[in-house]
Amino acid sequence: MQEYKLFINGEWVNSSSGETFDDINPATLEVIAKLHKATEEDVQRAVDSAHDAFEKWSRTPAPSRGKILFRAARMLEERKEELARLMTIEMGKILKETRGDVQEAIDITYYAAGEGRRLLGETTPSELPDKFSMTVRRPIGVIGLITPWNFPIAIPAWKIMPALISGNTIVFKPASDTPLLSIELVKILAEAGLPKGVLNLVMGEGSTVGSAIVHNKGIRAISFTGSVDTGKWILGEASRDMKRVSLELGGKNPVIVMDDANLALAIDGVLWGAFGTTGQRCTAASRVIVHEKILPEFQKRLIERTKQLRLGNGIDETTDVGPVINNSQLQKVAKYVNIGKEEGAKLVLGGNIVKPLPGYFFEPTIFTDVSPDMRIAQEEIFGPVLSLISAASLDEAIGIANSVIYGLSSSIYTENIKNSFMAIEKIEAGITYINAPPIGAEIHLPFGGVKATGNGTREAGTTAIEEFTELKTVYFDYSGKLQKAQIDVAQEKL
Ligand code: UN1
Repeated sequence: MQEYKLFINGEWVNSSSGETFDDINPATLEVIAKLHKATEEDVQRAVDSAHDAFEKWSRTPAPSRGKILFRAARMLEERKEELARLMTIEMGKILKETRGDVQEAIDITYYAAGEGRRLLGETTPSELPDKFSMTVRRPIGVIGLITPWNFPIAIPAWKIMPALISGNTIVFKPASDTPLLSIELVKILAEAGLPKGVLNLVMGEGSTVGSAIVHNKGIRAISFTGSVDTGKWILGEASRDMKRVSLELGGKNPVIVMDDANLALAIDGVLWGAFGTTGQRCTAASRVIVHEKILPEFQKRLIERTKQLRLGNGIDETTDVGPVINNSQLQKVAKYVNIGKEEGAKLVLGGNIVKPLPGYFFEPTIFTDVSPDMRIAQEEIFGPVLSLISAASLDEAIGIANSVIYGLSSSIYTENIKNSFMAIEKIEAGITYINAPPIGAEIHLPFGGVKATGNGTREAGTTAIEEFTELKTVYFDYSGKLQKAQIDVAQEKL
């Protein structure tokens, strides 16, 4: 059995406890690897090594840092298929999607590499003569990154690449369910020339390793993608040391289907949005709010199409929907189906754990007659469960869309321009798609949400650099005399 160690100060090292944990294929329940479980002491070693590496790395010209990232991007590209297959085995989602996940990592790596020749600040005139003013971007320091299992390489890359190009050093904890892709990513970056200590990898549970990162005084900022509860906890704990915190938390993403929508297009979109990645995206379509006039027709056609989805091992190219990640997710999905039934929603498709298969499979599930305040319409399920909600008008649909604590992604299907712009204006979300499902964000645009989905951070795009840099404002006075802003200017007779 392959055993993987921690990566600290440029070397693969044993965990100080000597303990390991299992990496399981969710489609077959086979143990595919053993991982070293880090301790608080290991996290401290990782932080120390990131500290030691910071001075040199932060003073390396950003275009030179970019060269390493360009090399890494090319290596990721060369190994795309192999990495996608490994991801399907470890995480369960189908090959088409794991290829997309790796592609997203490639894209952000190239994008961040190019940022090495930008990292733009601004200049603006001073109010005083013989004085120059500008902003420059500075790295923050040692950053703690904690990532989820649903995008095993894309989300780590979203965080690691912008953090590196900005000159930070890193202590990184991938999700315990999917560390293998992170291990490969770290290997690639090391091979591409990343100096030792710049990126350190520790593995293990959130409650121990994640907590040690959040509480470590040597870490200046935390970037976390995961659940709202953990995000809130991190924000509270990190505030004691005034760490900067970026949070990308859950979603309960609505798709509004208006009576003037192209129905075939809307059904394609909902199917992909709800059951792609087995519903395990924070951008997944989990509520479809359908205009009452077309609801019966929409519902009938959606159910027919959903029935045709093939459930199975994602490594088989004919599979449409893979397993869920682990047993606790499987039980959580089953629990929500029961809650839905008890609340009086009508289960019209699926609803069961698939028994004869060896893995963690759950049937694509649709509820109708869902009222907006039911728990299945309010809480993030993170599985293949879709709720259909009826609305009599666009205003009502938008009201329902906004009636949850979350605000990540959203979408509207309509052929009417006015409806589209009303949705853009009124839906409370970080992302709104018109005539497309709520999943599939592109890496050069900001990604993030409002309300309980986050704390205002937008990842990727130009905002990725904002997440990982401090702005320094510089005033350069070359007058050779004391000049007083506000005071001297106010006394001047213009
Ligand atoms: C997530 O589910 O945490 O937009 C991120 C998307 C992907 C990223 C999802 N590019 O669906």
